[in-house]
Parts: sequence; structure tokens; C-alpha cells
Amino acid sequence: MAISPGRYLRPGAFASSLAAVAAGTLLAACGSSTAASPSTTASPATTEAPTTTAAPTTTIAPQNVSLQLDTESASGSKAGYPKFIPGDVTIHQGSPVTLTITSVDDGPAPLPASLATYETIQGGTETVDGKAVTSVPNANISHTYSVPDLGINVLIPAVPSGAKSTTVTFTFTPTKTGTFTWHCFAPCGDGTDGMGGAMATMGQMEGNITVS
Ligand SMILES: [Cu+2]
Repeated sequence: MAISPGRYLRPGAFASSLAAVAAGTLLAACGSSTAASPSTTASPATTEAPTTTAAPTTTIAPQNVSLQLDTESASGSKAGYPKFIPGDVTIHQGSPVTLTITSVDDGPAPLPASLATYETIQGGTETVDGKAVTSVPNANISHTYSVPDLGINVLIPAVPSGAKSTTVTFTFTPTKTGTFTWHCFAPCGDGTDGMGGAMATMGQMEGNITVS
């Protein structure tokens, strides 16, 4: 006679088995749930800004160039001074350029008769301490910022007594490209004619102006 295995199960053993199976299923379900848990480190929504590709334009904005004309270093050394800072500048053709030159030099250096052509403002409009000017008396010229190849001549008067600095603006529109030399033509350098030292040194009273 065949014996049913079930016969020999202790009372309650079958229920225990069921409980164990159920628990295993639950554990399995739990584990599987963990494993299958979707990654929640989704990258943040990348809301890209609309591409703003501006249409090409041929209009160049007005340009501002600031120059400082110092007579000594911050520590009071006069070696290498006076000079325009920076010595070299780059500008662009075809739109107005405003040079703003702030000078602290209160010493006049009138131009000699041989350089009288540089006693007049040329090639642009100038202001001195906010006032439009069309000339500066030669006796009061301290420096010039002259670019003969661009037809511009800026006059920088001596700082008035009682003032710490003078600010000159000069607005012009370069009409050709290239690298040109600017000079100061006021004899502010060394030697009997004032044309040595700073006047003969690139980076002091002469330098390059590049129009691109
Ligand atoms: Cu000078």
C-alpha cells in the first residue's frame, strides 16, 4: 500500500512550510523590488536657453580708449617718465573712437616754431575738462598725442594750478587700417631742446597705434 507522504507530516508542519514559502516569496519580492528600483538620480531637466545667434552686423560700436599720462611712478620714481600708458593701442576702422587722456603734468612745453604745424587740433573734436575746445595756446601745451599718418593731433594742456589732473577727450573716426606711430611733439624730454630722453623713447612719448 502506497503511503502518502502527507500522512507523516506533523500537525502544523504543512502550515509552517507554507509560511516559510510565503516569507521567502515576500523576501524575494522585497529584494527584487530593491534591485528593480528605478534610479532616481535622473539628470536635471536641461532647459536649454534658446540659441541667440545674432545676425552678423557690419556696424562697429563706438570705441573708448583711456590713456593715462603720468610724470612719475607710484613710488615717486621719475625714471621712464613722463609717459602715456598704455604706450600701444589698438582700435578699429570705421566707427568713432574717443580717446580719454588724463594727465597729471602741470608743466608746459611749448612747441618750437619748427613744429608749429602741431600747435592746432586736427582730425577730430576735443574737450578739456568737459569743455569743447578748438585750440590750446601754445604756451599752455604740455604734450601732444599726434598721429600724422591718421591726420589727428590732440593737444594736452598743462594741469591748471590747484588741480590734480586734466582730462582731455578726443573723438575721431579712423579711415584706414595699419600700424602707425604716434608722437608727442611738445619738447617734454631731456636735452637743451627737450627732444631727448622720453621724447626719443618708444613707450614714453611715442608708440604704436594699430587700426584693424
Ligand atoms: Cu610729451
